[in-house]
Amino acid sequence: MHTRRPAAHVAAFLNVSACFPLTDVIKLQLVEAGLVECLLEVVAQTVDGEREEDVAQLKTASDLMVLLLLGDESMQKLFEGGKGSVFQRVLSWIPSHNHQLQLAGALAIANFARNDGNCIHMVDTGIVQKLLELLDRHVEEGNVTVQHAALSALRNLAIPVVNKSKMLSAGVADVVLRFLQSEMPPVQFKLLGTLRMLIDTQAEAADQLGTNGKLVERLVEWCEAKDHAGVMGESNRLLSALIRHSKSKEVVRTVIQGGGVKHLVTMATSEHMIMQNEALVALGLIAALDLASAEKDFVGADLVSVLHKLLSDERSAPEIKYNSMILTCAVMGSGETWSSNCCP
Ligand SMILES: *[C@@H]1O[C@H](CO)[C@@H](O)[C@H](O)[C@H]1NC(C)=O
Ligand SMILES: CC(=O)N[C@H]1CO[C@H](CO)[C@@H](O)[C@@H]1O
Repeated sequence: MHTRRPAAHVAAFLNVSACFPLTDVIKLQLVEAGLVECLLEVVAQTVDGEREEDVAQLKTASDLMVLLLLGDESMQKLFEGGKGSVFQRVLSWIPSHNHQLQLAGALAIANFARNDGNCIHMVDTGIVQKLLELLDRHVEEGNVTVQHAALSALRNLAIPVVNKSKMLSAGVADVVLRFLQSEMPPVQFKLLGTLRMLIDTQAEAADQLGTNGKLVERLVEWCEAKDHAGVMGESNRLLSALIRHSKSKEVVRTVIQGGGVKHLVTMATSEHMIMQNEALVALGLIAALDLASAEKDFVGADLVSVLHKLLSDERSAPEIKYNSMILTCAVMGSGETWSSNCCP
């Protein structure tokens, strides 16, 4: 399901692509014509320079490098199975002392991480440690653009199932959590996405994060971030994912105590079916695992009328109706013998 992922655009902050509208074909041609070697040469010559034109050239050359990686074919050609000299050079930018190179290096990794094969190779050859060290250097008073780029790279790398546990044991979740207090929505958004990718199918990690009261509290706060739809959506999705992947009563308790139930009820009315479903499954687990504690919040958020709406709306997909029925059943089914028959 997750084989393709969005390219990490420099444009998120710098709006460079507006200046260079390169098509994928042109990107490939530029790569084949050897532009990359020239760019690397410019970088090498200007990296220690302090003159204004050195700084400007370094920025242009490294931004252009990232742009070339936005093309699927040019990216794969430069990756060369992870042995390519370009890939190796870009890797060396990450531990450098130049913020611009760190930024370009992290964005480049995010772009190389657009398919499972590349991600698996990069994780196996130690890229995670390099990114964590980079983030570590940018925790407080750090450069927000670099934070955003490094988190984008980690998020993409965390998508292949085989590498999640490896990234978790490398301590990615702990480092990412150090940015929980960030006030920058782009950083918040990538932080949420990285955690959500990491805990997908990882019950133990979901349990650990889902019982982290500080995290859940922040998620609930972000579920109300109406000015930042992306952060709000990701926050809802992570809240639901913590419950779904842990299936843990402790996590359910933490979410109830943190005031998260009402947000999940609202999420069930999302315009995106995938989010509706994620909400319904999480609410079903809440009802199954701790109905007594959740009851007040279900009533307060008017869950019954949400369910009624989902069940009676002919535009609701069959899957949504089915999960709504299961949830209805779980909410009513306080008698154990009865509910075990009713709720699969
Ligand atoms: C962060 O680093 C980038 C790249 O050097 C630079 O363009 C940007 O101005 C820096 N941002 C801050 C807030 O220092
Ligand atoms: C520990 C872990 O899951 N790492 C894996 C990353 O992916 C490759 C390819 O499947 C495995 O060989 C690693 O063991």
